[in-house]
Amino acid sequence: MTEIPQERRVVTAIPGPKSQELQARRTATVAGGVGSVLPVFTVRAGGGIIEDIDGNRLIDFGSGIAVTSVGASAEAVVRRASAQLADFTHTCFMVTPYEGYVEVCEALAELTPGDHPKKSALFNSGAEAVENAVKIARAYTKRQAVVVFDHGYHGRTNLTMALTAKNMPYKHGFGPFAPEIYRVPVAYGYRWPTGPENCGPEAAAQAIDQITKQVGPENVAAIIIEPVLGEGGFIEPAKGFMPAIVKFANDNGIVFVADEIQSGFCRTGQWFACEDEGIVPDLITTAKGIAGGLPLAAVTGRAEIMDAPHAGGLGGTYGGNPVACAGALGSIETMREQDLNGKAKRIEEIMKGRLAAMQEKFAHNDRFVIGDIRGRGAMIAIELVKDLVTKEPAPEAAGALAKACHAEGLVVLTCGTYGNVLRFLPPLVIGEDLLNEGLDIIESAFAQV
Ligand code: PLZ
Repeated sequence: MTEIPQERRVVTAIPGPKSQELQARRTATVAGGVGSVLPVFTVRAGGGIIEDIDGNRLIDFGSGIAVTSVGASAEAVVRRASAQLADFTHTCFMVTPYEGYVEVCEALAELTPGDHPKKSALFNSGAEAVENAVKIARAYTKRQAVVVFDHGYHGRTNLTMALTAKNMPYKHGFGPFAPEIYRVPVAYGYRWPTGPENCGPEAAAQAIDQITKQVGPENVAAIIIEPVLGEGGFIEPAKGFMPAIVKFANDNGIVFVADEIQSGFCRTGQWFACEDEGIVPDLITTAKGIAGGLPLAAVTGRAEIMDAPHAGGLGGTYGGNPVACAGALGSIETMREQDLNGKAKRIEEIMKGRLAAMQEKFAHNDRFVIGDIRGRGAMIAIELVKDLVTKEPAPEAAGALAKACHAEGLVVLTCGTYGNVLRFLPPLVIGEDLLNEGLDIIESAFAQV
């Protein structure tokens, strides 16, 4: 394993000449529908650094979209996955099983909220986990309807496209979509007409009213929500919203599913973001951070719900691949040993302090301002608006700021239904020096743009 110096280094234009050459080859052979935020070609990555083929070292505030929370070459992940790779790469758990799969399910039962008996099934991607949560909830309830929320994101497969709110780029031209999906309001405090204080209960009442009047609770198999909405703009549902939805689900025999694919595994400073309001989901979907960069996903939940599908009803060739399971065990070991929940909380403290200072410093900028700073742990975002009164989204500003950061060797991502949110998802193991240097770059991007 290579130790990458934890220092930013920009030695060429970004992207550099070698990356540009590769980008030309890529454009010739890789399908145009697959994009890249920043076309610098990676050769090594670890800690808070991504090193490119031109020898630049970029500070990573993206973690490959909230995946490499333990870093992209964490010692325990590399050690365990390499050992597994040498022993065997695959048998297919549905043909002859192996211990790693069981160990991951044991860890999930222990780490996820609630002390009821739990079971898990493992898959390859987040979208696959969400699809399977729907299958399981339908088998358990013998109902069909699925309720999701405004600004929600759940994947790119056919069923999960239907569950996802935003048309462009996720759904446009790709229909028809799966039926029996219903979308209701979410408690987006910053944009709630009567203000953030009233948002939680009012949004819950609207959502519950719509489900009751338009769908009928007795038809609903599952309600699926991200405890912090990720692609939709790092929206934390206003306090009181999720508990009210959970109560409604419990009262009506509906399976409550927390999609913690982006927010889970220490990202928000807790093992799972739903713990923040003491929520115990019936099912929880996980992926991304679970396995330190190897493709693994899971559905975990109440044993009686998880056991509802008939034997043989769940599976897939690669689901719970042994190398990915070994990676997950290494990732969980790292999270425990290095107290990554504590690290995430410290990242929040530093980031929110610095971003609040920037919000004030650039409050009189005439083209755009920071309307809202939000998120938890190392899942932090700023929402950019043209002015504080109309809150008109400023997506051009988000794009320009991201571009300015990229040019200085800082990887940042945008998100949000209106494309006006700049989001920060550093690896939880990033050093404080790099974190502050990244924030310096964001600050100078504001001054420049
Ligand atoms: N549920 C909450 O955040 C993946 C998508 C990036 P997969 N989010 C990043 C993109 O543009 O494709 C995500 C998520 C939540 C489900 C998913 C889907 O996870 O592993 O990408 O399928």
